[in-house]
Amino acid sequence: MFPGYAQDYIEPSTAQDERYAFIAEWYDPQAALIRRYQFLFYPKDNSIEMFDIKNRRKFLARTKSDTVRLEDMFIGSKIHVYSRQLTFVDFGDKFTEGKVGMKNEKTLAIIKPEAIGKVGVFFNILNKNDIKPCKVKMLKLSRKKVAEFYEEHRSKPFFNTLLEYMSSGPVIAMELMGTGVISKWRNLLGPTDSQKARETDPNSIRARFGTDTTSNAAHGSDSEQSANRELDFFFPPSGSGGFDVTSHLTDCTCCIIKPHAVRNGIEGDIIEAIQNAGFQISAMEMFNVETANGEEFYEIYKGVVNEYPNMVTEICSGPCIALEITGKGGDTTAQFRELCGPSDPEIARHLRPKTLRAMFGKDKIQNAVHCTDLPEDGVLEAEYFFRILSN
Ligand code: IDP
Ligand code: MG
Repeated sequence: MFPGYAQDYIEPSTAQDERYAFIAEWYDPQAALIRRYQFLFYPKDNSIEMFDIKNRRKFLARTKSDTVRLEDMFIGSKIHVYSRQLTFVDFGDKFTEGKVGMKNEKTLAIIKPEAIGKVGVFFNILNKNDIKPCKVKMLKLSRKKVAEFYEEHRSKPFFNTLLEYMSSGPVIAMELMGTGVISKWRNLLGPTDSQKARETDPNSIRARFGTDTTSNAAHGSDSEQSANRELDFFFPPSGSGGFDVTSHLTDCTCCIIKPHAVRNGIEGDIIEAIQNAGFQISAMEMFNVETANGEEFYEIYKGVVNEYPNMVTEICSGPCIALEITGKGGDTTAQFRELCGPSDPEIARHLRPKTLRAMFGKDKIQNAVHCTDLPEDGVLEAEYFFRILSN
């Protein structure tokens, strides 16, 4: 090698403008058809560009975007571009598949009945370990459903105990994504027997939150094949899967953890604060809200609150987590509003520093949580998410 070579040499891949390509779909309600685009993302200046595949023409000239992030782009993810909710259905080239595909490994996690009171901690564990929850749903398993899910254990002596336990209360199913997430999540769980876990793996999830061999806090798929089957079981490509819902839709209020909070990984802290304040979470689901639904949900603020258009933009800007809150006796909506605090986080930090908005909000729009305003709307708002939008 001759002097100067190292300095002069430019790595070919960094010399080029790095580009990621995806195939994205958008449902055009006007034409009632699905449009397909080649979607390009350039990390260098965070810009995007789109081509209409069918009409073979440019749809969006290369434009900088403040909101899109490469980490939000994976098969099945949804992003918002100019009020359109795009769904990524495939990789657009081998480079993208190679670079992004690795990080796209998926697994199924279940938070089992005795551990759902710790769901906030679970979200924090996921965030700390670079694991992304892409789908989240609280549901109730019938004995029949448990038997179907644990088919492989039908002949085991503990099968009946397992049926009893898994159908004893609500569970939370999650689709998790990340590099090597199948084994990574199994390692975080620790040994099947919680007692043994406390001896050999005291920091593991089962050691911390499990009781014994049956009641062991959480589940994780054991292979790629199991992950595919189990994800299809809980999150079927179409339909609801026929699970029992957990929402009460009576004496309840509605809380939405806003997309900015989910994006910044503080949903675990918010949920912990809600649970520590003594509220029950009786339903939970992650949603990607479409513009028309965001407008409908916030309809009562239209023309009343100046922030209305920005509130709609925020709630549609990425995945949010809807919660049905119950459980303190009396007027749950009013009590929960107390915990949330003034809608402007700046004011909240001055007047009510212990409230959710004061602790987790950024500004009037990105104020961490939406909560129901009027007692009579608690049920209506919970119904909007858990009956109308939930599939
Ligand atoms: P895993 O959940 O660690 O993959 P599996 O052997 O697949 O463990 O068992 C499925 C579930 O059945 C366990 O998570 C646990 O709830 C229950 N289970 C497994 N082995 C026993 C046992 O020996 N006695 C009682 N329950 C068991
Ligand atoms: Mg297993």
